[in-house]
Amino acid sequence: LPKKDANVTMAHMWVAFISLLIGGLMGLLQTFVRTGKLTLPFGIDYYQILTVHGVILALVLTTFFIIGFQFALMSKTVGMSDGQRKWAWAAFWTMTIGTIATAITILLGKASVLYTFYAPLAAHPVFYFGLTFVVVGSWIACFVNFHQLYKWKKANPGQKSPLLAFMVVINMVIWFISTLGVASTVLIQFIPWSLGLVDEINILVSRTLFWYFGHPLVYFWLLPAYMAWYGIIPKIIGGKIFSDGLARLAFILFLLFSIPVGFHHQLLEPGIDPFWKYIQVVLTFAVAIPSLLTAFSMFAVFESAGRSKGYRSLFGWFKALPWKDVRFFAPMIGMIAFIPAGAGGLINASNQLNQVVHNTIWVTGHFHLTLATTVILTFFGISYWLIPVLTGRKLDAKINRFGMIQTIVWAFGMFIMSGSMHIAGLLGAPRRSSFSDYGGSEQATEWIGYQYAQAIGGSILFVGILLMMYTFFYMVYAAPKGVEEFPLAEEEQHAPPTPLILENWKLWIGIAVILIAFAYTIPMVDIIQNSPPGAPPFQWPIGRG
Ligand code: HAS
Repeated sequence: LPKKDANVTMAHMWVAFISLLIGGLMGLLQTFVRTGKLTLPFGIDYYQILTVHGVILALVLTTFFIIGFQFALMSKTVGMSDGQRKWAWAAFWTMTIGTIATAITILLGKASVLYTFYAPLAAHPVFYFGLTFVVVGSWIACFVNFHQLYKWKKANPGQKSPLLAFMVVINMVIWFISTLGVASTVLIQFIPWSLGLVDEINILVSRTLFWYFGHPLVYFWLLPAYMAWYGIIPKIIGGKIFSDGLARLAFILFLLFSIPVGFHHQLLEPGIDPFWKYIQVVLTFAVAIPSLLTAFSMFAVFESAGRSKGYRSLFGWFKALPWKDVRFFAPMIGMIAFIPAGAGGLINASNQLNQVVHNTIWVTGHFHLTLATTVILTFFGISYWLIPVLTGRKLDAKINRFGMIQTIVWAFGMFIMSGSMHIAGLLGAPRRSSFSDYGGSEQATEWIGYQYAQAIGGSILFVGILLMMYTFFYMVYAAPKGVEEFPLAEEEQHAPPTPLILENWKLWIGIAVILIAFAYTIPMVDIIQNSPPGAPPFQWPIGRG
């Protein structure tokens, strides 16, 4: 990777890893508070550290890692011009300024509103301005990526674009369309409200706009992991991409189905017509299909790589996998975790079952398996080769050993923590609450053992974070100098040609917009028209007379 491009990605990695340390520490504290054995010192509030934890890990770490990684993929596959690099830096600094502003308000205790910042919880206006900067910065990154692919297409007319560049652009299109929702609620509702220009806010509108963004957000996290699974892992295991066309189809299905599904986070909210909830639940089941295609594809890659090495028996290919190579091992544990994690997602999405699990700590267990295991272990797996590539060092035996231990520690800690969250959730334990025995309630006493298990799991995970941080610093400053491979996989030679229709951007973005309009227009009009008296949807820019 050219040095100047490497620096862009590396800046993003710094923010991501510092976030990991701070956010992880907050997570550890939370699990202790929930046991009832720890009271936070200096009057620090539980919701303050919960907000730091959620914002800094779910929003800051992910966004910086993803945008940095995607810049590296684009630079490697389609190149980055000087002008594009300047804009990439502009994106980075805009996001960083926004992050700092937001972080300050949370640390001062002026924005303990959790990462979903649901109204009527109110934060200091700077919190919302900070978020706006982060989103605007990420939009600059979107347009840099779009321009990179556009320039490449112009220079290579009629050719299919490199797979990873195609995937990055899909992810950024999803991001751009979905952030329009969160930007609207922040700009039209939260900022005027927090500045005191209006004195009321329509909560259902704000939550609906939030989840219009909030669900595609989880695929914005997942798709970079899939990029590594489809486009990098085959190379690491000595195989080939099973089907370029299938990989692109999966990503297109994400573009189509990841947005019009936000209601599955609002199944228990009154004020939304059940018919439209039903439609969005059907679409939610549709968005599981590209993940099932991915599972199929990965098994096919593993099997064909094993068979090409001469393993003949039914499951012989399993032995052919490079189990001792951390670049494979960490993402592979992530993939295995995604089997129960995805099943949990389908449980959440089923209307009747959602009544049981919604707002319980089961949901927290769900996203610690999906995001904090599947996605994060894949990100760690990427870091072990990407950071040496960026810093001009080698992935040596020490990094590999530490990485393997880190992965095992992480998987073990998460198994305990997330497992007990799932069980406690089924026993009714609420999410997002500090310790309470609910007036000595018998049911609450059932949860206590699981809260301890969460603290044990959380402590093991924190050891995992310290190991990762040590390895990060080692990769940046101490690993032997040299040229590390950027593992880009190639396609199977006899693979059928990729249909060109898969690159018809107008068609796919057009269908995505139609689906969004179908799933949201009528319910949104309905929500606004039937708003309770005194809560008109948008009083902006004029306050109530
Ligand atoms: Fe989710 C809540 C439904 C996936 C994250 N989700 C959340 C929240 C987060 C989150 C953060 O319908 C909480 C939000 C909040 O704060 O309130 N989720 C789903 C569904 C899926 C899903 C249907 N979620 C994710 C992913 C996330 C994520 C991915 C982050 C990255 N989720 C929900 C619902 C709620 C929810 C409801 C609201 C709950 C409530 O009431 O509040 C699907 O995308 C899952 C599909 C996945 C699969 C698995 C495919 C398996 C693969 C692995 C193959 C393995 C191999 C290895 C090849 C069908 C691809 C094999 C090797 C061997 C050795 C065996």
